[in-house]
Amino acid sequence: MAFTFQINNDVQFEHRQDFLDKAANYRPKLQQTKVAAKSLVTLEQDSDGLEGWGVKQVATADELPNHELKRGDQLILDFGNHQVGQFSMDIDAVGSPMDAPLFLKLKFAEMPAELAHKSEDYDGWLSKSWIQEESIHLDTLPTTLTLPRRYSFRYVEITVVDTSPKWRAVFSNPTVNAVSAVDIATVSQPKLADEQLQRIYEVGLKTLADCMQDVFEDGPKRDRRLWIGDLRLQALANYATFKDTDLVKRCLYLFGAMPATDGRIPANVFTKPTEVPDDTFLFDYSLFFISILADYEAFNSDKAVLDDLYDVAKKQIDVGLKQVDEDGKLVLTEDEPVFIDWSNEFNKDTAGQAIMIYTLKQFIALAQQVNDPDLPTYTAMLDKLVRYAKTQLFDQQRGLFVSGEQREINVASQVWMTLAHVLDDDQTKALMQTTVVQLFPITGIATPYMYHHVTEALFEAGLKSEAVQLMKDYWGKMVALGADTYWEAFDPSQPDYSPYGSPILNSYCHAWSCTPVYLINKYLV
Ligand code: RAM
Repeated sequence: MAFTFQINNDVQFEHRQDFLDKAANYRPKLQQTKVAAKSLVTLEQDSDGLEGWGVKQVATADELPNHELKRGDQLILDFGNHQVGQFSMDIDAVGSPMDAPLFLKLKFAEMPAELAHKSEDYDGWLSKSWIQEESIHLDTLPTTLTLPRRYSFRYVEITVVDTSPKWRAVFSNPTVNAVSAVDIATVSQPKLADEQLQRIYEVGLKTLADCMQDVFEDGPKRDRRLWIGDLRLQALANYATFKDTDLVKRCLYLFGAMPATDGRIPANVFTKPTEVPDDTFLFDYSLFFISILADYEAFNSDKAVLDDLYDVAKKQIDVGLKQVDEDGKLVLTEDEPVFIDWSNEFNKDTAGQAIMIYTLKQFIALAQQVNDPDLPTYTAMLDKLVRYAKTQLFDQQRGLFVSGEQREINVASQVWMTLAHVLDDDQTKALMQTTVVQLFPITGIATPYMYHHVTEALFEAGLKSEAVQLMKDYWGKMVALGADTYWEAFDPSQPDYSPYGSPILNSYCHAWSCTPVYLINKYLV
Protein backbone atom coordinates (compact mmCIF):
# COMPACT_ATOMS: atom_id res chain seq x y z
CA MET A 1 0.00 0.00 0.00
CA ALA A 2 1.69 3.16 -1.16
CA PHE A 3 1.02 6.71 -0.07
CA THR A 4 1.10 9.45 -2.70
CA PHE A 5 -1.51 12.13 -3.23
CA GLN A 6 -5.00 11.60 -1.89
CA ILE A 7 -7.83 13.68 -3.31
CA ASN A 8 -10.94 13.32 -1.16
CA ASN A 9 -13.06 16.27 -2.26
CA ASP A 10 -16.23 14.63 -0.99
CA VAL A 11 -15.06 14.51 2.63
CA GLN A 12 -16.74 17.12 4.83
CA PHE A 13 -14.97 18.58 7.85
CA GLU A 14 -16.10 20.01 11.16
CA HIS A 15 -15.05 23.45 12.19
CA ARG A 16 -15.22 23.91 15.95
CA GLN A 17 -14.75 27.60 16.49
CA ASP A 18 -14.20 27.28 20.27
CA PHE A 19 -11.21 24.99 19.63
CA LEU A 20 -9.90 27.22 16.84
CA ASP A 21 -10.10 30.18 19.23
CA LYS A 22 -8.06 28.26 21.80
CA ALA A 23 -5.52 27.35 19.10
CA ALA A 24 -5.27 31.05 18.23
CA ASN A 25 -4.70 31.95 21.90
CA TYR A 26 -1.68 29.67 22.03
CA ARG A 27 -0.15 31.06 18.82
CA PRO A 28 3.53 31.85 19.54
CA LYS A 29 5.20 35.20 19.06
CA LEU A 30 8.10 34.34 16.82
CA GLN A 31 11.59 35.36 17.95
CA GLN A 32 13.60 37.19 15.32
CA THR A 33 17.38 37.27 15.06
CA LYS A 34 19.44 39.03 12.40
CA VAL A 35 22.19 36.73 11.11
CA ALA A 36 24.85 37.87 8.64
CA ALA A 37 26.43 35.63 6.00
CA LYS A 38 29.77 34.23 7.15
CA SER A 39 31.70 33.46 3.98
CA LEU A 40 31.88 33.04 0.25
CA VAL A 41 32.29 29.46 -0.90
CA THR A 42 32.51 27.38 -4.03
CA LEU A 43 30.75 24.09 -4.64
CA GLU A 44 33.34 21.30 -4.64
CA GLN A 45 33.26 17.57 -5.15
CA ASP A 46 33.81 15.98 -1.77
CA SER A 47 33.64 12.24 -1.34
CA ASP A 48 32.80 12.71 2.36
CA GLY A 49 29.75 14.93 1.67
CA LEU A 50 26.16 14.00 0.87
CA GLU A 51 25.94 12.84 -2.77
CA GLY A 52 29.66 13.63 -3.07
CA TRP A 53 29.33 17.40 -2.68
CA GLY A 54 30.71 19.95 -0.24
CA VAL A 55 31.89 23.55 -0.24
CA LYS A 56 35.26 25.28 0.01
CA GLN A 57 35.59 28.70 1.64
CA VAL A 58 37.18 31.24 -0.73
CA ALA A 59 36.69 34.48 1.23
CA THR A 60 34.97 35.93 4.25
CA ALA A 61 31.61 37.60 3.70
CA ASP A 62 33.21 41.05 4.38
CA GLU A 63 34.96 40.71 1.05
CA LEU A 64 31.67 40.41 -0.84
CA PRO A 65 31.54 44.13 -1.89
CA ASN A 66 34.94 43.70 -3.59
CA HIS A 67 33.33 41.40 -6.16
CA GLU A 68 31.88 43.12 -9.24
CA LEU A 69 29.57 40.73 -11.08
CA LYS A 70 28.55 40.82 -14.74
CA ARG A 71 26.75 38.50 -17.19
CA GLY A 72 26.98 34.86 -16.07
CA ASP A 73 28.96 35.49 -12.88
CA GLN A 74 28.01 33.54 -9.82
CA LEU A 75 28.87 33.32 -6.15
CA ILE A 76 27.68 31.32 -3.18
CA LEU A 77 27.10 32.76 0.29
CA ASP A 78 27.46 30.51 3.32
CA PHE A 79 25.59 31.51 6.50
CA GLY A 80 27.63 29.07 8.59
CA ASN A 81 24.63 27.13 9.90
CA HIS A 82 21.07 26.29 8.98
CA GLN A 83 18.73 29.31 8.95
CA VAL A 84 14.99 29.83 8.58
CA GLY A 85 13.88 33.33 7.66
CA GLN A 86 13.70 36.17 5.23
CA PHE A 87 16.76 37.01 3.18
CA SER A 88 17.88 40.51 2.28
CA MET A 89 20.96 42.23 0.84
CA ASP A 90 22.04 45.58 -0.56
CA ILE A 91 22.77 45.82 -4.28
CA ASP A 92 24.53 48.61 -6.15
CA ALA A 93 25.82 49.23 -9.68
CA VAL A 94 29.38 50.31 -10.51
CA GLY A 95 30.81 51.57 -13.81
CA SER A 96 28.84 53.56 -16.39
CA PRO A 97 25.18 54.51 -15.80
CA MET A 98 22.83 51.54 -15.38
CA ASP A 99 21.44 51.27 -18.92
CA ALA A 100 19.57 47.98 -18.45
CA PRO A 101 17.86 46.18 -15.57
CA LEU A 102 19.75 43.77 -13.36
CA PHE A 103 18.52 40.19 -13.90
CA LEU A 104 19.36 37.97 -10.95
CA LYS A 105 18.73 34.37 -9.99
CA LEU A 106 18.86 33.26 -6.37
CA LYS A 107 18.86 29.69 -5.18
CA PHE A 108 18.65 28.67 -1.52
CA ALA A 109 20.01 25.35 -0.31
CA GLU A 110 20.13 23.53 3.00
CA MET A 111 22.85 21.18 1.73
CA PRO A 112 25.55 21.68 -0.94
CA ALA A 113 24.14 18.73 -2.94
CA GLU A 114 20.97 20.75 -3.68
CA LEU A 115 23.08 23.24 -5.62
CA ALA A 116 24.52 20.47 -7.75
CA HIS A 117 21.07 19.45 -9.04
CA LYS A 118 19.60 21.36 -11.95
CA SER A 119 16.06 22.49 -11.12
CA GLU A 120 15.01 22.00 -14.79
CA ASP A 121 15.78 18.28 -14.51
CA TYR A 122 13.27 17.69 -11.70
CA ASP A 123 10.41 15.49 -12.84
CA GLY A 124 9.09 14.04 -9.56
CA TRP A 125 5.54 13.80 -8.21
CA LEU A 126 5.67 16.70 -5.73
CA SER A 127 5.41 20.26 -7.00
CA LYS A 128 8.63 21.78 -8.36
CA SER A 129 7.46 25.04 -6.79
CA TRP A 130 9.11 23.78 -3.57
CA ILE A 131 12.56 24.27 -5.13
CA GLN A 132 13.85 27.34 -3.34
CA GLU A 133 14.75 29.75 -6.12
CA GLU A 134 13.81 33.14 -7.50
CA SER A 135 14.38 35.14 -10.69
CA ILE A 136 14.32 38.89 -10.17
CA HIS A 137 14.61 41.96 -12.39
CA LEU A 138 15.68 45.19 -10.68
CA ASP A 139 15.27 48.40 -12.70
CA THR A 140 16.97 50.79 -10.32
CA LEU A 141 20.06 50.47 -8.14
CA PRO A 142 21.09 50.98 -5.39
CA THR A 143 18.41 49.10 -3.54
CA THR A 144 17.87 46.76 -0.65
CA LEU A 145 16.41 43.50 -1.90
CA THR A 146 14.22 41.76 0.68
CA LEU A 147 12.64 38.58 -0.58
CA PRO A 148 9.00 38.12 0.40
CA ARG A 149 9.17 34.37 1.06
CA ARG A 150 10.66 32.66 4.09
CA TYR A 151 13.49 30.32 3.11
CA SER A 152 15.18 27.40 4.86
CA PHE A 153 18.86 27.33 3.97
CA ARG A 154 22.51 27.65 4.77
CA TYR A 155 23.74 28.51 1.27
CA VAL A 156 22.55 31.17 -1.19
CA GLU A 157 23.71 30.93 -4.79
CA ILE A 158 23.55 34.29 -6.57
CA THR A 159 23.73 34.22 -10.37
CA VAL A 160 23.86 37.43 -12.34
CA VAL A 161 22.01 36.52 -15.51
CA ASP A 162 22.84 39.93 -16.96
CA THR A 163 23.80 43.53 -16.26
CA SER A 164 25.05 45.25 -19.44
CA PRO A 165 28.55 45.68 -20.84
CA LYS A 166 28.56 49.18 -19.30
CA TRP A 167 28.17 48.32 -15.58
CA ARG A 168 28.52 45.61 -12.95
CA ALA A 169 26.52 44.62 -9.84
CA VAL A 170 27.93 44.72 -6.31
CA PHE A 171 26.35 43.01 -3.31
CA SER A 172 26.71 43.74 0.39
CA ASN A 173 25.16 43.03 3.81
CA PRO A 174 23.55 39.67 3.04
CA THR A 175 21.39 38.96 6.07
CA VAL A 176 18.69 36.60 7.20
CA ASN A 177 16.03 37.63 9.68
CA ALA A 178 15.92 34.20 11.33
CA VAL A 179 12.67 33.16 12.99
CA SER A 180 11.65 30.48 15.48
CA ALA A 181 9.11 30.07 18.27
CA VAL A 182 12.00 29.25 20.62
CA ASP A 183 15.53 30.27 21.53
CA ILE A 184 18.16 27.52 21.75
CA ALA A 185 20.11 29.57 24.31
CA THR A 186 17.33 28.94 26.86
CA VAL A 187 17.84 25.15 26.87
CA SER A 188 20.29 23.60 29.29
CA GLN A 189 21.88 20.89 27.19
CA PRO A 190 23.24 17.73 28.84
CA LYS A 191 27.04 17.47 29.02
CA LEU A 192 27.74 14.13 27.42
CA ALA A 193 31.09 12.42 27.86
CA ASP A 194 30.81 11.02 24.34
CA GLU A 195 31.64 13.81 21.87
CA GLN A 196 29.86 12.15 18.97
CA LEU A 197 26.64 11.85 20.99
CA GLN A 198 27.02 15.48 22.06
CA ARG A 199 27.14 16.57 18.42
CA ILE A 200 24.23 14.26 17.53
CA TYR A 201 22.26 15.97 20.32
CA GLU A 202 23.15 19.51 19.19
CA VAL A 203 22.09 18.87 15.59
CA GLY A 204 18.80 17.41 16.84
CA LEU A 205 18.16 20.47 18.99
CA LYS A 206 18.80 22.83 16.06
CA THR A 207 16.48 20.71 13.88
CA LEU A 208 13.70 20.96 16.44
CA ALA A 209 14.16 24.72 16.98
CA ASP A 210 14.09 25.47 13.25
CA CYS A 211 10.87 23.45 12.83
CA MET A 212 9.13 25.24 15.75
CA GLN A 213 7.37 28.08 14.02
CA ASP A 214 3.73 29.19 14.02
CA VAL A 215 3.00 25.47 14.52
CA PHE A 216 5.30 22.48 14.85
CA GLU A 217 6.17 22.40 11.14
CA ASP A 218 7.34 19.17 9.54
CA GLY A 219 10.05 21.01 7.63
CA PRO A 220 10.68 24.71 7.10
CA LYS A 221 11.63 24.08 3.45
CA ARG A 222 8.74 21.71 2.75
CA ASP A 223 5.83 21.05 3.54
CA ARG A 224 5.92 23.90 6.07
CA ARG A 225 2.82 22.63 7.86
CA LEU A 226 1.51 20.63 10.76
CA TRP A 227 1.59 16.86 10.24
CA ILE A 228 0.42 14.48 12.97
CA GLY A 229 3.26 11.97 12.68
CA ASP A 230 5.89 14.68 12.93
CA LEU A 231 4.03 16.49 15.73
CA ARG A 232 4.01 13.40 17.92
CA LEU A 233 7.80 13.11 17.84
CA GLN A 234 8.41 16.87 18.00
CA ALA A 235 6.23 17.16 21.09
CA LEU A 236 8.25 14.42 22.83
CA ALA A 237 11.52 16.09 21.85
CA ASN A 238 10.11 19.43 23.02
CA TYR A 239 9.24 18.02 26.49
CA ALA A 240 12.90 17.00 26.79
CA THR A 241 14.16 20.44 25.74
CA PHE A 242 12.15 23.65 25.26
CA LYS A 243 9.10 22.50 27.26
CA ASP A 244 6.87 24.78 25.17
CA THR A 245 3.46 23.42 26.18
CA ASP A 246 1.55 26.27 24.51
CA LEU A 247 2.73 25.23 21.05
CA VAL A 248 1.68 21.63 21.72
CA LYS A 249 -1.75 22.79 22.89
CA ARG A 250 -2.10 25.00 19.82
CA CYS A 251 -1.47 22.01 17.57
CA LEU A 252 -3.73 19.66 19.52
CA TYR A 253 -6.60 22.13 19.29
CA LEU A 254 -6.00 22.69 15.56
CA PHE A 255 -6.42 18.99 14.89
CA GLY A 256 -9.23 18.65 17.44
CA ALA A 257 -11.17 21.47 15.76
CA MET A 258 -11.23 20.02 12.26
CA PRO A 259 -11.92 16.29 12.07
CA ALA A 260 -13.88 14.90 9.14
CA THR A 261 -17.59 14.58 9.90
CA ASP A 262 -17.04 10.83 10.37
CA GLY A 263 -14.64 11.73 13.18
CA ARG A 264 -11.28 10.96 11.56
CA ILE A 265 -8.46 13.42 12.13
CA PRO A 266 -6.71 14.33 8.87
CA ALA A 267 -2.99 13.66 8.50
CA ASN A 268 -2.13 17.38 8.36
CA VAL A 269 -3.62 20.85 8.55
CA PHE A 270 -2.80 24.19 6.95
CA THR A 271 -2.93 27.40 8.98
CA LYS A 272 -2.58 29.98 6.22
CA PRO A 273 -4.42 31.98 5.05
CA THR A 274 -6.73 30.40 7.61
CA GLU A 275 -7.09 27.02 9.27
CA VAL A 276 -7.84 24.32 6.69
CA PRO A 277 -7.69 20.52 7.13
CA ASP A 278 -5.99 18.58 4.33
CA ASP A 279 -8.11 15.87 2.69
CA THR A 280 -5.40 13.28 3.36
CA PHE A 281 -5.86 10.44 5.85
CA LEU A 282 -3.35 7.94 7.15
CA PHE A 283 -4.61 5.18 9.46
CA ASP A 284 -1.73 5.42 11.92
CA TYR A 285 -1.60 9.23 11.87
CA SER A 286 -5.26 9.57 12.94
CA LEU A 287 -4.58 7.21 15.87
CA PHE A 288 -1.51 9.21 16.88
CA PHE A 289 -3.78 12.07 17.95
CA ILE A 290 -4.39 9.86 21.01
CA SER A 291 -0.66 9.49 21.62
CA ILE A 292 -0.03 13.20 21.40
CA LEU A 293 -2.79 13.88 23.91
CA ALA A 294 -1.65 11.04 26.21
CA ASP A 295 2.02 12.13 26.04
CA TYR A 296 0.99 15.72 26.76
CA GLU A 297 -1.10 14.64 29.76
CA ALA A 298 1.80 12.51 31.04
CA PHE A 299 4.04 15.57 30.82
CA ASN A 300 1.65 18.25 32.03
CA SER A 301 -1.52 16.73 33.68
CA ASP A 302 -3.83 19.30 32.12
CA LYS A 303 -7.44 18.54 33.00
CA ALA A 304 -8.88 21.34 30.88
CA VAL A 305 -7.21 20.08 27.71
CA LEU A 306 -8.15 16.47 28.48
CA ASP A 307 -11.79 17.43 29.09
CA ASP A 308 -11.87 19.31 25.79
CA LEU A 309 -10.16 16.72 23.63
CA TYR A 310 -10.98 13.35 25.18
CA ASP A 311 -13.98 12.83 22.91
CA VAL A 312 -11.87 13.58 19.83
CA ALA A 313 -9.36 10.94 20.97
CA LYS A 314 -12.17 8.47 21.68
CA LYS A 315 -13.50 8.95 18.18
CA GLN A 316 -10.09 8.02 16.71
CA ILE A 317 -9.95 4.76 18.64
CA ASP A 318 -13.58 3.96 17.80
CA VAL A 319 -13.01 4.54 14.08
CA GLY A 320 -9.79 2.51 14.17
CA LEU A 321 -11.38 -0.39 16.07
CA LYS A 322 -14.06 -0.71 13.38
CA GLN A 323 -11.31 -2.19 11.22
CA VAL A 324 -10.59 -4.97 13.71
CA ASP A 325 -12.29 -8.26 12.82
CA GLU A 326 -13.82 -10.86 15.14
CA ASP A 327 -10.49 -12.60 15.66
CA GLY A 328 -8.74 -9.41 16.73
CA LYS A 329 -6.99 -8.84 13.41
CA LEU A 330 -6.62 -5.30 12.07
CA VAL A 331 -7.73 -5.18 8.44
CA LEU A 332 -6.22 -2.22 6.59
CA THR A 333 -7.71 -0.64 3.47
CA GLU A 334 -6.26 1.07 0.39
CA ASP A 335 -8.36 4.19 1.10
CA GLU A 336 -6.62 4.96 4.33
CA PRO A 337 -3.15 3.42 4.21
CA VAL A 338 -0.92 3.01 7.21
CA PHE A 339 2.25 5.08 6.78
CA ILE A 340 5.01 3.55 9.01
CA ASP A 341 7.80 4.71 6.67
CA TRP A 342 8.21 6.09 3.15
CA SER A 343 9.60 2.78 1.98
CA ASN A 344 7.02 0.56 0.30
CA GLU A 345 9.38 -2.39 0.19
CA PHE A 346 7.90 -4.14 3.22
CA ASN A 347 4.50 -5.35 4.41
CA LYS A 348 3.02 -3.00 7.02
CA ASP A 349 0.09 -5.05 8.39
CA THR A 350 1.75 -6.21 11.61
CA ALA A 351 3.28 -2.82 12.34
CA GLY A 352 -0.25 -1.41 11.87
CA GLN A 353 -1.68 -3.98 14.32
CA ALA A 354 1.00 -3.00 16.84
CA ILE A 355 0.21 0.71 16.47
CA MET A 356 -3.46 -0.09 17.10
CA ILE A 357 -2.39 -1.81 20.34
CA TYR A 358 0.09 0.95 21.26
CA THR A 359 -2.49 3.72 20.87
CA LEU A 360 -5.29 1.68 22.48
CA LYS A 361 -3.11 1.29 25.59
CA GLN A 362 -2.55 5.04 25.67
CA PHE A 363 -6.26 5.62 25.13
CA ILE A 364 -7.11 3.33 28.06
CA ALA A 365 -4.82 5.42 30.28
CA LEU A 366 -6.80 8.52 29.25
CA ALA A 367 -10.14 6.71 29.70
CA GLN A 368 -9.11 5.83 33.26
CA GLN A 369 -8.33 9.48 33.97
CA VAL A 370 -11.81 10.60 32.91
CA ASN A 371 -13.55 7.54 34.42
CA ASP A 372 -15.12 6.60 31.12
CA PRO A 373 -17.85 3.98 31.81
CA ASP A 374 -17.02 2.35 28.45
CA LEU A 375 -13.58 1.36 29.73
CA PRO A 376 -14.33 -2.42 29.88
CA THR A 377 -15.16 -2.43 26.15
CA TYR A 378 -11.71 -1.07 25.36
CA THR A 379 -9.83 -3.41 27.66
CA ALA A 380 -11.70 -6.33 26.07
CA MET A 381 -10.68 -5.09 22.60
CA LEU A 382 -7.10 -4.76 23.76
CA ASP A 383 -7.08 -8.38 24.96
CA LYS A 384 -8.42 -9.48 21.59
CA LEU A 385 -5.84 -7.54 19.58
CA VAL A 386 -2.97 -8.74 21.78
CA ARG A 387 -4.19 -12.35 21.69
CA TYR A 388 -4.31 -12.25 17.88
CA ALA A 389 -0.81 -10.76 17.75
CA LYS A 390 0.63 -13.38 20.09
CA THR A 391 -1.11 -16.41 18.63
CA GLN A 392 -1.31 -15.58 14.91
CA LEU A 393 1.48 -13.12 14.22
CA PHE A 394 4.26 -14.28 16.53
CA ASP A 395 6.27 -17.14 15.05
CA GLN A 396 7.45 -19.03 18.15
CA GLN A 397 10.09 -20.96 16.26
CA ARG A 398 11.75 -17.99 14.68
CA GLY A 399 11.15 -15.75 17.69
CA LEU A 400 9.89 -12.96 15.38
CA PHE A 401 6.59 -11.48 14.23
CA VAL A 402 5.39 -12.16 10.70
CA SER A 403 3.41 -9.76 8.52
CA GLY A 404 0.87 -10.16 5.72
CA GLU A 405 -0.28 -13.19 3.82
CA GLN A 406 3.25 -14.07 2.79
CA ARG A 407 4.20 -14.12 6.49
CA GLU A 408 7.00 -11.69 5.76
CA ILE A 409 9.52 -10.92 8.46
CA ASN A 410 10.59 -7.30 8.64
CA VAL A 411 12.11 -4.87 11.11
CA ALA A 412 9.07 -2.58 11.43
CA SER A 413 6.85 -5.39 12.78
CA GLN A 414 9.34 -6.32 15.55
CA VAL A 415 9.90 -2.68 16.44
CA TRP A 416 6.27 -1.67 16.76
CA MET A 417 5.37 -4.87 18.64
CA THR A 418 8.21 -3.98 21.03
CA LEU A 419 7.03 -0.40 21.46
CA ALA A 420 3.50 -1.71 22.11
CA HIS A 421 4.92 -4.12 24.74
CA VAL A 422 2.85 -6.98 23.41
CA LEU A 423 5.20 -9.60 24.88
CA ASP A 424 6.57 -9.60 28.43
CA ASP A 425 9.89 -7.90 29.16
CA ASP A 426 12.10 -10.97 28.76
CA GLN A 427 10.40 -11.99 25.54
CA THR A 428 10.63 -8.42 24.24
CA LYS A 429 14.36 -8.37 24.93
CA ALA A 430 14.76 -11.69 23.14
CA LEU A 431 12.65 -10.36 20.25
CA MET A 432 14.92 -7.37 19.70
CA GLN A 433 18.06 -9.47 20.21
CA THR A 434 16.86 -11.79 17.45
CA THR A 435 16.02 -8.73 15.35
CA VAL A 436 19.56 -7.41 15.72
CA VAL A 437 21.12 -10.78 14.89
CA GLN A 438 18.87 -11.64 11.97
CA LEU A 439 17.64 -8.36 10.50
CA PHE A 440 20.53 -5.95 11.04
CA PRO A 441 22.13 -4.12 9.32
CA ILE A 442 18.77 -2.60 8.45
CA THR A 443 17.85 -2.38 4.79
CA GLY A 444 14.90 -0.88 2.96
CA ILE A 445 13.98 1.75 5.58
CA ALA A 446 14.10 5.25 4.29
CA THR A 447 13.27 7.70 7.07
CA PRO A 448 14.66 8.95 10.38
CA TYR A 449 11.04 8.55 11.50
CA MET A 450 11.27 4.75 11.29
CA TYR A 451 14.89 4.70 12.49
CA HIS A 452 13.68 6.60 15.56
CA HIS A 453 11.25 3.82 16.31
CA VAL A 454 13.90 1.15 15.81
CA THR A 455 16.25 2.97 18.19
CA GLU A 456 13.55 3.51 20.79
CA ALA A 457 12.55 -0.17 20.55
CA LEU A 458 16.15 -1.17 21.30
CA PHE A 459 16.16 1.08 24.37
CA GLU A 460 12.74 -0.20 25.49
CA ALA A 461 13.97 -3.78 25.16
CA GLY A 462 16.95 -2.96 27.36
CA LEU A 463 19.52 -3.14 24.54
CA LYS A 464 21.17 0.15 25.38
CA SER A 465 24.51 -0.31 23.66
CA GLU A 466 22.82 -1.51 20.44
CA ALA A 467 20.55 1.55 20.57
CA VAL A 468 23.48 3.92 21.02
CA GLN A 469 25.34 2.20 18.19
CA LEU A 470 22.37 2.61 15.86
CA MET A 471 22.04 6.28 16.79
CA LYS A 472 25.70 6.77 15.95
CA ASP A 473 25.52 4.75 12.73
CA TYR A 474 22.43 6.61 11.51
CA TRP A 475 22.25 10.17 12.88
CA GLY A 476 26.05 10.18 13.27
CA LYS A 477 26.32 9.30 9.58
CA MET A 478 24.17 12.31 8.65
CA VAL A 479 26.48 14.50 10.74
CA ALA A 480 29.50 12.97 8.99
CA LEU A 481 27.89 13.73 5.61
CA GLY A 482 27.62 17.39 6.60
CA ALA A 483 24.21 17.75 8.28
CA ASP A 484 23.61 20.96 10.26
CA THR A 485 20.07 19.72 10.83
CA TYR A 486 18.65 16.23 10.26
CA TRP A 487 16.89 15.14 7.12
CA GLU A 488 13.47 14.01 6.08
CA ALA A 489 14.71 10.91 4.33
CA PHE A 490 17.97 9.04 4.66
CA ASP A 491 18.81 5.51 3.66
CA PRO A 492 22.51 4.96 4.45
CA SER A 493 22.78 2.39 1.66
CA GLN A 494 21.51 4.88 -0.95
CA PRO A 495 22.29 8.42 0.26
CA ASP A 496 20.56 10.07 -2.71
CA TYR A 497 17.23 8.35 -1.91
CA SER A 498 14.16 10.54 -2.28
CA PRO A 499 10.50 9.57 -1.87
CA TYR A 500 9.70 12.20 -4.49
CA GLY A 501 11.83 11.32 -7.50
CA SER A 502 14.73 13.67 -6.77
CA PRO A 503 16.60 14.73 -3.63
CA ILE A 504 16.25 18.36 -4.72
CA LEU A 505 12.73 18.19 -3.20
CA ASN A 506 13.91 16.53 0.04
CA SER A 507 13.79 18.58 3.19
CA TYR A 508 17.12 18.63 5.06
CA CYS A 509 15.69 20.04 8.27
CA HIS A 510 12.82 17.76 9.08
CA ALA A 511 11.07 17.54 12.40
CA TRP A 512 10.65 13.81 12.67
CA SER A 513 14.42 13.39 12.64
CA CYS A 514 15.10 15.55 15.70
CA THR A 515 14.49 12.77 18.22
CA PRO A 516 18.05 12.07 19.45
CA VAL A 517 17.36 14.89 21.94
CA TYR A 518 14.43 12.89 23.29
CA LEU A 519 16.18 9.51 23.15
CA ILE A 520 19.36 10.80 24.79
CA ASN A 521 17.43 12.62 27.48
CA LYS A 522 15.11 9.71 28.25
CA TYR A 523 17.52 6.80 28.09
CA LEU A 524 21.05 8.11 28.58
CA VAL A 525 21.10 11.17 30.84
C1 RAM B 1 5.74 14.11 4.04
C2 RAM B 1 5.85 15.18 5.04
C3 RAM B 1 5.61 14.79 6.47
C4 RAM B 1 5.21 13.37 6.69
C5 RAM B 1 4.41 12.84 5.55
C6 RAM B 1 3.89 11.45 5.70
O1 RAM B 1 4.95 14.59 2.98
O2 RAM B 1 7.09 15.75 4.87
O3 RAM B 1 6.71 15.09 7.22
O4 RAM B 1 4.56 13.23 7.93
O5 RAM B 1 5.22 12.89 4.46
